Order: sequence, then C-alpha cells, then structure tokens
Amino acid sequence: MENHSDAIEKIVRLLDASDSWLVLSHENPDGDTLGCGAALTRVGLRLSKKVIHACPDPCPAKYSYLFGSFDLLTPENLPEGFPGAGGVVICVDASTAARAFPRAGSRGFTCPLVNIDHHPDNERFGDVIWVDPTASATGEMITELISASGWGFQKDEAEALYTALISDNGGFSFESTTLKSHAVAMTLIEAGVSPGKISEKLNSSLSEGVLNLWGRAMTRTAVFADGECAVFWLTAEDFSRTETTRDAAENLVNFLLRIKGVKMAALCGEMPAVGGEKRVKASLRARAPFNAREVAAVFGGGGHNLASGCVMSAGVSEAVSLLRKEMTRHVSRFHTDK
Ligand SMILES: [Mn+2]
Repeated sequence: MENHSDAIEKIVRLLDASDSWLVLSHENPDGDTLGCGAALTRVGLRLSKKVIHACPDPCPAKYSYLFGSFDLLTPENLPEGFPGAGGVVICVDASTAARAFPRAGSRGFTCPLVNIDHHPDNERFGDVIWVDPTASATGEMITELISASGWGFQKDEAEALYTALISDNGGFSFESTTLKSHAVAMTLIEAGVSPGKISEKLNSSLSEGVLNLWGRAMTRTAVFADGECAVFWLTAEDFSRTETTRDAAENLVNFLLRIKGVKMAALCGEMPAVGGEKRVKASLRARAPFNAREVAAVFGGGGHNLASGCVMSAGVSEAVSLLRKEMTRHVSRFHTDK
C-alpha cells in the first residue's frame, strides 16, 4: 500500500512541472469522474497550463453546470502531439486504462501517466499511481491533493469536487462515508460551496420521461432469495419509448435496497447489440456482508464491494435469470448453518 502523502507530494510536483495536462474521465462518466476532471481542468488553467479534459463519452445533461462540460474531447480526437513530452496525463476515477481510453488503447503517450482512483480493483496502470479504496469518492482524493498543493480552491472548483463527493457517497448516506468524507466537505464548504444549491442542481434535473422510465422498471420489481435479493430490468424499447438515454438509469438500482430486508439488488439494462450479439449492462448494489463486486466478477465485471457492474453477452430475460441464480448462490453462502 502506497504512502498517501508521498504519492500526493509526487503528483503535485509532477503537475507543477508539466506545461500541458490531459485530464481523462472514464467512459459512461458519473459525477465523480466528471467533477474531478472539471476541477483539475479549472485549476490547471488558473496555473497557466494548457489543459484538455477528455472523456470517451459525452457529459450527461445533469452535470452540464460543471466547468467545461460542453468542451469535452474524446481521447482519440486530441490535437496532434498533445500533451507532448513535457506534459502529463491524469486519469481520475478510472479503474482500468481501457475505461479511460477504450478506443485509443494503443495510443502511446510520451509523458508520464498519473492514475488517481478509489476502486479497490484498480489495475494499477500508469507511472504514478495513487489508489485509496477508503476514499468514498475520487473527489475526496482530489480535494486532498489540491489542499496539499497550496494552489487553493476557487468556488466553481470546490463545487465540482462537492458534486464528485456526493455523487459517489449518495450524499453521505452510503457505508463508504467516513469522517474524512465530511472533513473534505468542510474544506469545500469553506471554499464557497452551498450544499443545498448543489443538491438541487444534481437532484432536480429529471424529466417526465425519466420518471416514466423508472416506473417501467419498478413495476417489474421481483424479490427473491428469501426476501434478501431484488431485481428489475429495462429494455432498449423502454429507453426509446420514454425518450431517455442510458444515463437516466444511473443509480436507479439503489431504489431496490429500500425494500425492507433486501440486501442485494440488480438492474439489467439492455444495450445496443454489437455485431449481432445481445448485450445487457447489469448494475449491482449490496449491503455488507454481501459483496456486489464478487457477483459482477463472475460475469467479467468489477467495481466496489457495495456497488459494481458488468456487461453480459445475453438478452434481458437470460441476463436476469443468470443474475438471479448467481445472487441466490452468493447470499446462500452466508446461511450455511440454516
Ligand atoms: Mn468514483
């Protein structure tokens, strides 16, 4: 395990010394990776660096208030030679290199690559690696980094980091929330964040279609494994009929954990087929001692112990039944004395 203050010092020195920063957010971006990216981009520009914030996928509308959210480039459409030998690449919240540059994997960066993340299964790619699985969000780590650097925070940078923080720890409601999560929030509030204002921006951006989409999933709720597991699903038609996109289902699965007694939950969402092969994105959530990452790993996925996901090569009904089987097997392991 790395010494955190050594890693922070090393990263600050490297960023200070680099004239160009390429900040990379992961594919299907969430509030954590986008908030971190926006904050670092703003800080870099303030330090007179050349900065580009890139992401394989566009910014979902709900995060459009973040700095530079409309200017995101994709990793394969960067200006020729950027960031160059005197620059640096900073990956935020990406557990694998493939999540940060999925379609530009062979791209050879001539400068150091910094990997800052809190996923326990981070594959530790890059030249300077700082992984802290105890952080409730990568936003927590970037706040620490900027605090230690002496660069200071401007209000919109702090707002972006607060967005990152509360997106990943469910507004301080998940088990991942620690004393440090709150201490980091204090730093950001001191820098001008109004928590109520950010919560409103983040949580009051739904459309009628999104609620209709959620309704479709909710009417299909199925509880199983003696009331300890629950699942629901969405088809491609559900998204098109409600005129919504996949990001409208982000964290929808959390609703299932609000059923009394349910400790493990899954949402199966149909994705566009690739080369005629059916695909389903499964989002999993768990409460300890159950482990969502272990179930996702069975299908080649990963993530956090209590929140993970995988892409399954199956139709929706097949994916649901495979997951039900695997989740039932998982929870039954904890009841062997029954
Ligand atoms: Mn995260």
